[in-house]
Amino acid sequence: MDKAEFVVVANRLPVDHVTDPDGEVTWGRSPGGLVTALEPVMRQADGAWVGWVGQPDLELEPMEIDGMSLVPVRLSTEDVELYYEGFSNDTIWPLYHDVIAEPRYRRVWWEAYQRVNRRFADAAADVAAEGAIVWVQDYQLQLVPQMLREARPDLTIGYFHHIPFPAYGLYSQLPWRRQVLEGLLGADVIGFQRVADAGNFARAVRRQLRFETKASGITVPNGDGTTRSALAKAFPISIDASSYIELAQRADVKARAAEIRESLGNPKRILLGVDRLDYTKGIRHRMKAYGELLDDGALSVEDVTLVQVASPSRERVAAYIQLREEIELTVGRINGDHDTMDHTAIRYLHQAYPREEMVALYLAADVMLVTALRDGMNLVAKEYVASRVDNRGVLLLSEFAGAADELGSAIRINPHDIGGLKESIMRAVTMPAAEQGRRMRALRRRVLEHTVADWSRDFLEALAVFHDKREESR
Ligand code: GDG
Repeated sequence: MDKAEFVVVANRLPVDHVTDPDGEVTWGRSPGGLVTALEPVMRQADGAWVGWVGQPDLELEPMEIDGMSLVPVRLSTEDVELYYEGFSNDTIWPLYHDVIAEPRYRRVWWEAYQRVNRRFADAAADVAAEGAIVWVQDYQLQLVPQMLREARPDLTIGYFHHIPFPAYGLYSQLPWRRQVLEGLLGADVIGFQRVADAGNFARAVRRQLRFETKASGITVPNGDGTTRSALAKAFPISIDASSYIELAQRADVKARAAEIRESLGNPKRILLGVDRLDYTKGIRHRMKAYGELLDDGALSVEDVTLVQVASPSRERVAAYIQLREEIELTVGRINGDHDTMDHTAIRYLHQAYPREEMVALYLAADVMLVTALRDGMNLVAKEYVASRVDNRGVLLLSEFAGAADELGSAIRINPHDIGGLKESIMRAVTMPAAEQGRRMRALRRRVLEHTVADWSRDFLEALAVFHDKREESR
């Protein structure tokens, strides 16, 4: 395989299983926001994408899909259990989301995390051309920047952190807090969702490593008496807004939205939640508030229905198994108390849907509930806004989601405040069309003027400064 001038390293490759008409299983591109944003860069720069295909124990050769070179990294069943489900999703994920669930610190998980990060770093080092730009994605790969820097000082390395970076008081619980910071500091540019995340990171670096930080700059010692500088800064991620607008304008999608409303018994208002089934998303909090409004008689199931899509996620991790049980118990109780033969309180869907169906749901929803207890960004909020080409609909948005920094015209909520959440839901279901329009137009302006393409361009421009400096000094 040819060497690449631009390399993306992510836990997952952007591919899914496809079964041919003759029954043969191959791989096809899975269209996520990140691939869409990076595709132009990948094509232009002979890009390669290093990642796992999502199934254990598969040894695959590098492949070309739609002009992208994909470099599969093999994970064994044990790696998946220890590195992915263990350290990534049962240590880092809960710790970085403010300990909503209790993080578990296991030394065997940490060993596996180091081992697997090394494998990703080796694969990236193998495929990267001299002086290439490498962009590492997310919390599963925090050690890769330093590993790469040591193996390949010629590379320019970026890292983007999709989830929150916690306050120092929490971060300092991590038994390997120094190693993780050093791992990240192998990058030239370390990107975060919010200004606050970048601030938390800089503080952890000052407290733990005693490195100097100034505005977004960090002075990193090279170990030989010299130093280099790194940039730690907010680059809020976004969506491919035009693809949502296109779907929202399609006749079949609009017809489907009408059909959804019809099949729910034509309620006056549809409330919608769309989340991976994850304890960070505040699904129980929104159900509690909604259930109490039904109990109080402030809402009735003839008038209002809550549709909750909870797409299956991390189903082998204990905290997720427990969460699913709690939520399904809650749904059963609320529906049992309030359903009629024709109307349901909560239409709960533990399923994943195609994008067309998601946009039809966004179009059908009068109120979108984003009640995350902690969330790096929350793209669902932005997708809802982009889809509302009619400038109607109300977004309730948790202040603990990164999106709250940008979407000031949403109704801001604190999901822990159930009383306040109930008031906000009532305000949303009774909001006059004119106010909906005013707010939605302002929200749409922001989402349309800052798309995922702007996000990747801004990040790569910051990285290019380091690349150019390195080229000059060669
Ligand atoms: C992490 C951070 C950050 C969900 N169900 C279905 C489906 N989805 C899609 C949504 C959205 C995406 O999944 C979820 O993105 P979020 O941003 O809401 O949340 P996380 O999965 O937790 O993502 C987050 C993000 O990374 C990006 O940096 O914003 O804070 O936690 O696009 O639409 N899509 C389809 N069917 C489903 O059933 N097609």
